[in-house]
Formats: sequence, structure tokens, C-alpha cells
Amino acid sequence: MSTNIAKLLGIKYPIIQGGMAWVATAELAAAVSNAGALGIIGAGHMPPDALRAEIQKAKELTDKPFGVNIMLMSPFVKEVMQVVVEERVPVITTGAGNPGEYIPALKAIGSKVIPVVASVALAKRLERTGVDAVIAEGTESGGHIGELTTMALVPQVVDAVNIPVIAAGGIGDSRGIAAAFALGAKGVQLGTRFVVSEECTAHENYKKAVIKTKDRSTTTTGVSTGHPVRVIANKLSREYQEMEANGASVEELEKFGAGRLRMAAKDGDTDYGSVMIGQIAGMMKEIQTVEEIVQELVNGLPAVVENIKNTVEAE
Ligand code: TUI
Repeated sequence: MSTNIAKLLGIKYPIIQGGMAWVATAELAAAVSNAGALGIIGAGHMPPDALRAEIQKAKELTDKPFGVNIMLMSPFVKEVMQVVVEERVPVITTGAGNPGEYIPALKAIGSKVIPVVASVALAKRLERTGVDAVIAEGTESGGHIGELTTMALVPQVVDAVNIPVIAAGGIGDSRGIAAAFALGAKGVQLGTRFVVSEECTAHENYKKAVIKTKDRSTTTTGVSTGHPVRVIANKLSREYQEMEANGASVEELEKFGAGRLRMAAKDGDTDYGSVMIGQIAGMMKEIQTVEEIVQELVNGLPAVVENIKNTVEAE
């Protein structure tokens, strides 16, 4: 399995690991890159010096290409953009906004720029700025999400742009990868599946909570503020949604929600922390090494394709 996306990024398989804040550290990113996919450090709200240290750690752990995801709502966005330019990070993905103003500086040093989009409109606008590909991320994803499902979003983005489209949201195994390819995607991004890896440095409680989930275990908070976030339903999400139902202001909600992802991912508080994860979490049954995960994804694909063929040809 190799596509023009894999060639563009200098990797073996067209599989990208999601850039999850507090969860996608240098250790996870390097392990994913060493397995032949593209590892991504999730910068989240990281201050610039912390991100630089993380990038340098990844460079020590792998000689393969890796990326950094820049969360555009971060208060440090300008400074972290400067850091990735100085460190000449080969691939930059962005999330939670429009990266337009930063694209020239990233392209100038030869980084591949791949924004996450949740709409056709933004995909088309960004194509004109010279981005290398887009990640079309459906609402099945964990964390900050858009409205459209992967099934509806990906083919519409594929039809609207001439650059490669990478599908994200609700993809957890080879079946999901084949489905994404069927929709016209040339690559896939998976987050949830890599959370339940040995190399993922998220707290053990976070991983255990993911493995315990069923199909309907996630919920969305922040719909009232216009920043919906998918998390595992817990005491925090219920209190948050109650505040939203009672008309709490954006400021009150932001104050209540601040630091909650760190509480879950670092401190292991899965009751009052924010356990961001995708809807596919219900399918996660065990912790595997990153190498096992990538090999299972890749080696499972021919049987899925064969099954599709048999289904199509069945009389
Ligand atoms: O960015 C994500 N997922 C994230 S970021 C994050 S960090 C966080 N921490 C605490 C509270 C909340 C968030 C957790 N998960 N995914 C990529 C993504 N981008 N999903 C949706 C979008 C998006 C949405 C609207 C991208 C662009 C956009 O358009 C804005 C515009 O200006 O048109």
C-alpha cells in the first residue's frame, strides 16, 4: 500500500497519526514514523520552548519524517509557527482554524503543509494558497470537531479540490481505510487507534477508559459555544452540559473547561478530566505496540478489498 501521499511525505504507508494535544508526544510520533507511517507531535497549547524540546526529542528517536500539528486556537500560535520553521519540521498539519497567514513561511522552508478542514469552503480556499493536501475530518473524531460526518465530507472535498485528500474521523481498522479510499481519499489519519498503543504516553487511566467504551460512550460538549468537543461521557461532561443547558456564558464555560485535557491525559483523572476520543473508541479492545497496529492496518487491507470485490460480483 503506497500512494502519492506516501511519496509526497517520504513515508512507506499513507497513514498519518492524529496530532492529539497532551497525547501525541515525541515518543508516540517517533514510534509511528519508525513503523512506516507519519508520526505527529500534537502542539496543542504547548509553549514554544516545550515544543522545541519535543521536536528535538523526536529527531533523536527517529530518522524518518515526522510532523507537528499546530492547534490554531493556541495562544502561542505565532511563536510555535516560528519554532517549526526554525526546526525545519518536514510536515505541518493544522487544526481548529484557518492557517492561511502562516502558509508562505512554512512553504518557504520546504515543509509540507496539510491543514485539517471540516468543510468544502475552507478546503477550496486553502487549495488556492498552495497547501500540499488537506485532511477532511468528520465529526466522528475526538476533540474539537466539525459538523459533517466523514462519509458525507470526504467525497464532497474530493470532488471540490485537485490536491490529495486525507480522510479522518471514525477510521480505526483496515475496513475504515478501505472505505476512505472508496470515498476518494489518498491517505488516512487515525488518532483513537494510536491512543491505545504502548508507546502512547497518555496516562494508563486514559487508555483504560478508551478500552472500556462502547459505541455510544462519547458525547459532545461545547455545542452552545460554537466549539464542539467530543469526549467520553463522564462527570465532567455531564456538569459541563448542565451548565450549557442553564445558559452559562462562554467565559464561565471556558474557565470551567480549562486544563481538563491535561487532567485526563497526564494526571489520569477520567472523572473530572476531558477524555477526548473518537466514536470508533468502542472498537478498541487492547493495547498494542505501534508496529503491531500499523502492520495490522496494512496487512488487513487485501482481505477487505477481496471482500468488497466478492460483494460487488455476487449475483
Ligand atoms: O483540531 C482538531 N481537534 C482538536 S484540537 C484540540 S485542543 C483543545 N483543547 C482544549 C479544548 C478544546 C480543544 C482537541 N482536538 N481537529 C482538527 C479540526 N479542525 N477539526 C475541525 C477543525 C476545523 C474547524 C473549523 C478547521 C477549520 C475550521 O474553520 C475555521 C475557519 O476559519 O473557517
